[in-house]
Amino acid sequence: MSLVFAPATGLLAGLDLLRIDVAGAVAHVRLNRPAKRNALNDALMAQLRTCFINLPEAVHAAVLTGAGDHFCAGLDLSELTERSVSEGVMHSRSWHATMDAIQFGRVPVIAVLHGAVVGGGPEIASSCHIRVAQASTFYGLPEGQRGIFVGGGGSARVPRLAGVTTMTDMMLTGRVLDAHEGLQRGLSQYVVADGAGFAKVSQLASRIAGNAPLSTFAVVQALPRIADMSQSDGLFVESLTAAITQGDDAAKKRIRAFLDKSAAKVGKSG
Ligand code: 1HE
Repeated sequence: MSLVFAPATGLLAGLDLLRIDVAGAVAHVRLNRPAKRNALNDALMAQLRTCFINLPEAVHAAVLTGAGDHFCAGLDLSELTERSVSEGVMHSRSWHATMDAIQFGRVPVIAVLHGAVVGGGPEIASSCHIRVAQASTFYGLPEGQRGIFVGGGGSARVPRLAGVTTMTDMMLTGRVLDAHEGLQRGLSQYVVADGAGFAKVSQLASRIAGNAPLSTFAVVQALPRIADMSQSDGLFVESLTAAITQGDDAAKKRIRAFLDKSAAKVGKSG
C-alpha cells in the first residue's frame, strides 16, 4: 500500500529543523539539517522531543529518517566547546528526555537508516522500535576519538541490541560496521537496497498501524521494561499486561473474527 503524505500542520509545522509529513495513521519525521549531516544541536533535540510528544491523535506509527546523504552525524560538535561539568550532565539528561519521548511515546517508531549513523545517530536509532538499514548505512561510535563518552542513552540502549563487547570495540578502536555487519549484530532488523527503505518501512508502518492500539501499546511499553526486570517480576507484569490486553474489546473482536474464519491466517495477508 503506498502512502500519500502531506505536510503536518499546527505546532509540528513550526519545527524548522525537522520535516514532518503525515499520511493517515503514519507520520514521517525527517531530521532536516542535511548541510550539517543532521548533526544534533540543542534546538534539533528539543524539536524532536516536541514532535514526539505532540504527534496527532490519528497517528499510530512513525517513521524517522534523515534528509540528505546521511541519517545522522551525531552530536553537533560545535556546541561542545565550553560546557561545564554540570551543564554536561543537564545536556545529557535533555537528550535522555528526547530519546525517552521516542522509545516510550504513544506510537511505535521505525527508523530508516542510510549513510552515517554515528555517535548520537545510533543513540537515536536505538530509541526507535524497529530499524531498517539501507545498503549505504555505516555505524560508528567515535566518542573515543573525540575524547568524550556517549550521553544520549547509547550505553544503555546500544548494548541491548548489539552487546557490550561490540559497543566496547566500536568505542575503543573506532571500528565502523557496514549495513550487513550491523544486521548480524542486531543494530538493524532489516537491510534493503538504497532507495528501498521508505517503501519497506511504509509497509511495516501500515501493518503496525492496523494492530489493536492497546496491543501495540503493550509491546512498546511493557516489553523493554520486562526485559529490565528480574524474571519473577517480569512474569508478574506479563500476566497483568496479558489480562489487560485480552480484556479489551478490540482483542475479543479480533479473536471472534479468527474463530469465524473472517481473519487472516498467520503469514497470509488479510
Ligand atoms: C558537523 C558534524 C558534527 C558533520 N558536528 N558539524 N560525531 C562525529 O564525530 C562525526 C563527525 N562527522 C563526520 O565524521 C563526517 O561529517 C561524516 C562521516 C558524518 C560525513 O562526512 P561528509 O564528508 O559527508 O561531510 P563533511 O564534509 O564532513 O561535513 C559537512 C558539514 O557538516 C561540515 O561543515 P561545513 O561548515 O564545513 O560545511 C562539517 O563540519 C559538518 N558536520 N558532522 C558538527 N557531528 C550526547 S553524546 C553523543 C556523542 C556523539 O555524537 S560523538 C560523535 C560526533
